[in-house]
Amino acid sequence: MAKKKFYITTAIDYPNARPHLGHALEKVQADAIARFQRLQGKDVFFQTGTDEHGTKIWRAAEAAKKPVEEFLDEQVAVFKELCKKLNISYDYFIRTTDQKIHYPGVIKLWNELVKSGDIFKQTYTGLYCIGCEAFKTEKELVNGKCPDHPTRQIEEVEEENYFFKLSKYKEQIISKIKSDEFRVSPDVRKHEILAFLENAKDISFSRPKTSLPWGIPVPGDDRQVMYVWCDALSNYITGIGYGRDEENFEKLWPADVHVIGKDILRFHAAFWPAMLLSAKIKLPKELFVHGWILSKGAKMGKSTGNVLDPFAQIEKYGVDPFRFYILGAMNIDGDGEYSEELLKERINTVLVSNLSNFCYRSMSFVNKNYDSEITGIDEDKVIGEVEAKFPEIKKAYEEYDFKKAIDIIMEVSALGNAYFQKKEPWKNPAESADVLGTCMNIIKNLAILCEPMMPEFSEKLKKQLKIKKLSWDELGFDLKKHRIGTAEILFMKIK
Ligand code: ME8
Repeated sequence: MAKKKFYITTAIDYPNARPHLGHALEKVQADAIARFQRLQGKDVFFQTGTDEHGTKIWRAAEAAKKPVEEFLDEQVAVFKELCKKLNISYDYFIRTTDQKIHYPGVIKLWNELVKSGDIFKQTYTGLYCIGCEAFKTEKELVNGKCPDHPTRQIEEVEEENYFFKLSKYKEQIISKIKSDEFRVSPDVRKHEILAFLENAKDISFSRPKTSLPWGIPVPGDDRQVMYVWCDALSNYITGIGYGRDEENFEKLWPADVHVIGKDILRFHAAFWPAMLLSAKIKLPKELFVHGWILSKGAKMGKSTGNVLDPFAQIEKYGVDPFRFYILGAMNIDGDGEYSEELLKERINTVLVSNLSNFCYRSMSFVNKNYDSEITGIDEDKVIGEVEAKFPEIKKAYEEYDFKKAIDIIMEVSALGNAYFQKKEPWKNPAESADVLGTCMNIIKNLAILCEPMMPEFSEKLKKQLKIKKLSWDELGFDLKKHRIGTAEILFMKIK
């Protein structure tokens, strides 16, 4: 039987500055989902990329005194490097300046909206935040500044723009979100967007070339450039072939989930579905909206200045401890504080004292006492206790509650530790071989359960256990006569 497809995307990042921890968080969350779905046997297509047009990029290139293309190539290389360092298993990295891959679909989409009678021209006076690349109302400002970009000046703009009839679609979108046909999760975001949609107005969809010199020209009017959000949102369909490889597009669309941060909810849960409805394209199945990584209570971001460098953090603590911490730091419906103090404590108490300790002490026991071979298992009640956790962990992954998934997985490891302790195999190794057989099976299960979040750890564990690629279906206690490899310590204590 053909595998079921699963198409997942992240937001595409603005490469005007170096990537920050917020970018890292989103990539790691999406990667954990992609890996979890692969473990379920799905045929996953995972897309990420960069959003390369707009005033912010143009001005950053000017400030760097570089031609914009050269500036972007250098910046994008850093974003790709971050993905590599983070072990992100993406299948395609889209760049919105890619004229072969991205432009044909954007132009096709624009023309579809025109055909539906949803694009019109109007003079517009408004307040523009370059940080958001969006128009703002007076009400949205705090002391005349955008609350998300308090260091940037709001610009007053008067210009003739093309508009898109968002208001025409708001009832349809509200009904699809309410019924979960287009699921917005977690619930707090669903309620937020429903409230916004009640009063949704038509939106600016282009800007004159004189105010936005860096963008995709409007088809048939090259004095106008597409507003960045129109050009950016379409990446989700152009990357998989819309406008150039319709067969692949049909195969992968609709997206199973778009992973985004809460500041761009409106674009994804109002503008994007309206554009798709106008173009008679199916809506994505789900939008998963994460909160912000905070540093000392404030949003970490390029415009706010309180940026911790993800490269330095990965270098210092290792990729899996970093992934483990950042995934566990976020509340599903709120924000998460990034603190190196907390990170160290979590690594030492959870990864080192619980997980790594259990794996190392039991595998090295097998190496020493049974010439690395197990022959059977001890049918202790721990088996049932561990197995009872599997559906709970699956549910947490399916709900993108990584914090919960981590906590339950660590309970599995704690059960293993307590079992080893209770059985005291060191007192009588000759009689305890099956106890260690049970421990090796718990470790095998941990290798599967941890894979979406800590792929490198999982790989090492499989190598030490001498077992091949595993899928979620192979959870259980079936490892009987088996020779393992040499145990090595997996996580070191951090001072
Ligand atoms: O918004 N914590 O790009 P971007 C968590 N190009 N997530 C954060 C964050 C933080 N402190 N700061 C940013 C854009 N993010 C657009 C997207 S998609 C068609 C276009 C998240 O580089 C943010 O919410 O500002 C978004 O999902 C992603 O990082 C890229 O942000």
